[in-house]
Amino acid sequence: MTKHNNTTKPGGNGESIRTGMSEEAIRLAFLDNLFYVQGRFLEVASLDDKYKALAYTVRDRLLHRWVSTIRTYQQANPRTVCYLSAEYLPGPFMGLNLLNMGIEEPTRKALQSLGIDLESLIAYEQEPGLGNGGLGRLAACFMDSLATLQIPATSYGIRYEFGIFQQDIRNGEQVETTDNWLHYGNPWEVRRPQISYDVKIGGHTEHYTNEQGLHRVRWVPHETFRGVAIDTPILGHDVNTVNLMRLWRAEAAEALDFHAFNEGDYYGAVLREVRSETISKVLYPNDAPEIGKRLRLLQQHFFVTCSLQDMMRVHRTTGMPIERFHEKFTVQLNDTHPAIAVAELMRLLLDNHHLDWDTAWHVTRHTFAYTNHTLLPEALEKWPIPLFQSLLPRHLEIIYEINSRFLDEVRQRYPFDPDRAQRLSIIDETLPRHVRMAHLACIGSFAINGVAELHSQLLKETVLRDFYELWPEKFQNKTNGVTPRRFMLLSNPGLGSLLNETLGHGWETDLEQLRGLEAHADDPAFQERWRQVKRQRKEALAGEVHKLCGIDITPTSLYDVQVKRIHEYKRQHLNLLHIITLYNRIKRNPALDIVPRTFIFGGKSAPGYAMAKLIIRLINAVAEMVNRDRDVAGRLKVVFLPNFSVKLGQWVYPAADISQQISTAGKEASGTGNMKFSMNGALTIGTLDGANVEIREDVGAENFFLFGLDADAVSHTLANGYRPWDYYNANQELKDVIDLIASGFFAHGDRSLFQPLVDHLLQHDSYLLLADYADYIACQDQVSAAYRDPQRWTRMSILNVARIGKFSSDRTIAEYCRDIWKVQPVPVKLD
Ligand code: NBX
Repeated sequence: MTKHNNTTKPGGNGESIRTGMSEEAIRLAFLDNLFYVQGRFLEVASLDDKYKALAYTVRDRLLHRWVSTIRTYQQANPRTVCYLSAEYLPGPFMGLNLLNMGIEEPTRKALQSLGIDLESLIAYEQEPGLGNGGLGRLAACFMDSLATLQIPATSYGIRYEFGIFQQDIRNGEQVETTDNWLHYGNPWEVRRPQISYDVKIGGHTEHYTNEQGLHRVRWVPHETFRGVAIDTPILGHDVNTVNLMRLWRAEAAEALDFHAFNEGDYYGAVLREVRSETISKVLYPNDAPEIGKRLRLLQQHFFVTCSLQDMMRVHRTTGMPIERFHEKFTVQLNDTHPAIAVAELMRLLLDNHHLDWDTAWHVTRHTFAYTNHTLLPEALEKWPIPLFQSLLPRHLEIIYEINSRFLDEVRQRYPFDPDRAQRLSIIDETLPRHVRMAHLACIGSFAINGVAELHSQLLKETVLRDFYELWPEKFQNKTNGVTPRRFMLLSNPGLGSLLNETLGHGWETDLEQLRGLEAHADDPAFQERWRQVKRQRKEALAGEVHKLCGIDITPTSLYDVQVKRIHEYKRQHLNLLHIITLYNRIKRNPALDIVPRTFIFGGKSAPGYAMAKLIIRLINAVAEMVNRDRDVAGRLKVVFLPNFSVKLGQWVYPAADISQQISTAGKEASGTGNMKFSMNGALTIGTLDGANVEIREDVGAENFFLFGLDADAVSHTLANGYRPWDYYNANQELKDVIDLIASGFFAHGDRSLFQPLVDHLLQHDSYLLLADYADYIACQDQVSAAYRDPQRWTRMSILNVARIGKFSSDRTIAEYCRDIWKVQPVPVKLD
């Protein structure tokens, strides 16, 4: 048996084993946690035991920094950012925490001395899939940058018991199974039973006059639940700042309803508890709103009220009067999912703190800022009035009052334009009546922003145009960014080392320093090392693909990758049209000399989105036919990676040669995968959409493969009676591809399977695949030509990384701090 060391005994050089950073301290702490937390010794410990012992070892060191952070914040009483988001996709914590704390190497050695491989523990971790896609991942990148920039910030959300479903592919189809991420426990979180708040729902309101003759409102709820805080420490890079991600878990107001219990209704009492827990049970897996889903509105209200009550608790400890709430806190609304906060803060200020309307409204309008993430009008959230009324009667009253005062203002501003008030109203009066959450968010916020230049511009011209005309000064752009710590340093260590060697340290937190690479772009020796790094990540991905799909892919082929949620507007099926085009070319001319390619797809479809699911089927059907066809062997391979996640992304982004960002122009708000690829030296083939526009501007048009209609041309084409048939008839290759799909070739002769997809393309094609097809194919041919010239390709790849600095989320967060939040860094010293 391993000799065990006492907890209180310091490590070799006098360090505490709870906080020490040396190899020896870490080794002792690991064994201590294995013994006293897991109740195991090394010889019998499972992988799970070892993973947890290490996680607790890291967590001790996080909590040490967290305590120092809290002390610092209590003393300085700084203005604090609160990020409200229904979704977070932080990815696995172990690797990043080790990296940010700078103890990767001593930890690796400490474990090695015990015969344990650090990578196996890192690989074992299951990530919290508490989000759908870009919006949730953006929130996680922002947490990383806020802590790294030493900004006092808390990220509030929901601790879903089941995150995004696990995607299996069976017979080429997406099959959803539940994600039980908490099954083996979560060592990174700390439950805080003392930090909990009441959440009321349903019932009615009572208006009365108090002893002083003042009008007051009482909300008499039908039910009351509780939200309990569960905290996860978020460490910045190379600093001591630890901010919190505080997620709320729903519980019964009392563990058991003792009254009912005494009446003999034991069963009923337990059931009530079960029902309250359903509020935080599961993430809605749709990256579009679930209109009219009662539980979804409940979730939104639940996490918003807990978060605002928590801010008010903290605010009380500062001794500041409630009228100055907005000076202490600035609250960012991540899309409209938390927009109910506007009405909820008003309710708390009016009904609990008894502020008058004007004072409460002043505080509210100076507290919130709203980020919009979509231009698709059908994706704007709205709630049916009867549902709203039945769950949140007091909020609806407050919304009506906000709206009535607002519309008075609008009518005064535009006396001869009665339609404008209707268009701006929070209430959509077309039957059945709805509450428009984006309008509530715009009216209740002091700043409104889009997530890329083009998106912010289109917001002002289309979905929020009336608001822009009313308050142009509220509108801003904040182009998205991603964290280079997770997406470069951690997932591409070979690139990290090469950059450190070439540029020295510093680029990790000041990404513009990558510009220094430009000087090496044509250096043959440097180019060769650059290619080696890429080659090594391609081999690593090949290993994962083999494990996950049983398919062998060739690292010398061009890896052509599209990973993102499956959506018609993202046009994974346009990618397919290209693959089938190449397939047909080879079938027609078996001797054809083409650049061998491996096409890699990954992404989930909303469970109820039939067309997206059909696209997944078609990807897998094409993969099946292509991969077994000897005529194309060695030249074409198609892979669908099941269950795409942050963790899988860390294998994929560094290995890609080409990144597909091919949405219909004007539809993708920003995209963030585009940035992750480019940061790792992939070249982009893309449309002028979202952040692609700015990426191309920065990396240089000559280092970017552009194709397709721009946003203006898309609107014009659709407005002028677009006829996809004309494109089909005019292009023989396109016709062949569509006909082949329609023939049942990819469905064992079944002509009906993909018919809905073919019909939609030929009759409507709302996302203009056929209009963009020819240009896309020509552009892909240029990609192949460029790839044949390794010097040219490598130069382009290096220049992409050299010029990608702007797309660090550090830059994005610095802009939010400067232009919206008005907050300053508060450095933390370790106690
Ligand atoms: O937000 C995404 C956009 O589509 C991307 O263009 C953008 O880069 C990213 C970050 O700004 N939107 C997104 O991921 N939305 C959702 O996941 C979503 C989830 C639930 C819902 C609506 C949208 N009800």
